[in-house]
Amino acid sequence: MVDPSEIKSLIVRLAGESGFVRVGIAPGDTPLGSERFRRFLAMGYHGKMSWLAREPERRCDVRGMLDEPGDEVCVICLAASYAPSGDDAEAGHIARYARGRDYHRLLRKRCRKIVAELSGIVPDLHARICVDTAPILERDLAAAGGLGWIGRNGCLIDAQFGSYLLLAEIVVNLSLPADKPVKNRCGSCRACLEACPSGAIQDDGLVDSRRCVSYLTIEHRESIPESLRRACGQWVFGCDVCQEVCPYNRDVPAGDAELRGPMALASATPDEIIRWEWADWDRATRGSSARRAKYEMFLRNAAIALGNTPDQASRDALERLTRHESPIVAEAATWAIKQYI
Ligand code: B12
Repeated sequence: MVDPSEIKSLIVRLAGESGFVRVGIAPGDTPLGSERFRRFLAMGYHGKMSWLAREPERRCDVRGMLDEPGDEVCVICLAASYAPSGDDAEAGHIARYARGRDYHRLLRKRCRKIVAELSGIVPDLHARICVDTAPILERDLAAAGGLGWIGRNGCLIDAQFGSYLLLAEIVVNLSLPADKPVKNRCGSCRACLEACPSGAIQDDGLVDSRRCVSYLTIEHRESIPESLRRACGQWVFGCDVCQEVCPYNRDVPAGDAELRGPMALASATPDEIIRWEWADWDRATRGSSARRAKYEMFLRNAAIALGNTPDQASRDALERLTRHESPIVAEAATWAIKQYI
């Protein structure tokens, strides 16, 4: 049996070589935010993401994640940075995490490499890789593994790399030396809470998804409530406002080039997007996590963005959209035209 601290040193080296900026170990019996999570669900903050409310106790315990867990389970917590630099720091219409290559695939591939190397020295290794897809609370795990603290905006923040971080975990049947959580360093700063355009960030540290522009533009498949359309501003996919104003995101080192992109999608304007055919959406979002928002949602969101800053040059294209076969798109375009008066 290889010494657990040797295994951990190998993990730290492999994580660094794979482009992760932070790595830590969370014990398998880490109590995950069950009280906070239950409150989130009880308040209805998950909106229409009913999958979040399914088997909530599973999300709070990683021990059932392995097929043959044995007695020992711990979690290798990893963070990769997509912090912008230079031109890609510009505001834009697409949230920064989706301006580069799809992180689900990219980080999973990197985790697979780590697992393959580990299997070489731990022959009976059982591992499960999670990048957004497994029913677990990734931020809570990352905080337990000492990767950073959960900020007032709900995001995991690291003092050096900020919060433009994407998380991945590898649940393994090993008992490795665990890391300690770090101190919360938000202090009395309320910049995110005050800047959030829709008041989605609650005083108790939870985010009400139903108001969150990220949710409205990515997850909400129906018409966006009129009262929240102004708040969507110029965002067509996701929203970065609560991260843009965070002091910990000032002067952070540039993130991973593949995650940062930028792909052509990053510079698409609402005026261009409302003119897209399905094939244009398909081409622009290929290989990007922005594909989670379907074609009609891109049209709906771009129409709302134009309604928020009416531009005569877009008027004809918007008029055409008012006759779109999707009632959600047609309604958003009709609303946008009304804002021109
Ligand atoms: C559903 C989801 C969303 C939803 C709901 C967000 C939400 N706040 O719950 C929507 C669509 C709105 C969304 C938006 C975004 N998301 Co999202 N999302 C998820 C997903 C799939 C599940 C999150 C979840 O379980 N929510 C339920 C709530 C209750 O859990 P939670 O947000 O993790 O909150 C816990 C902690 O905040 C904790 N907590 C709060 N304060 C404190 C204090 C202490 C001391 C402790 C111990 C705990 C604690 O309590 C909560 C319950 O445990 C995760 C991946 C995953 N499986 O975890 C990604 C994830 C959270 N999202 C991510 C990202 C990047 C985003 C966006 C930045 C994207 C964007 N630019 O548009 C925004 C940020 C919005 C925000 N401020 O939260 C990253 C976050 C990385 C990071 N640095 O934190 C994740 C981890 C994906 C990943 N693999 O990297 N997301």
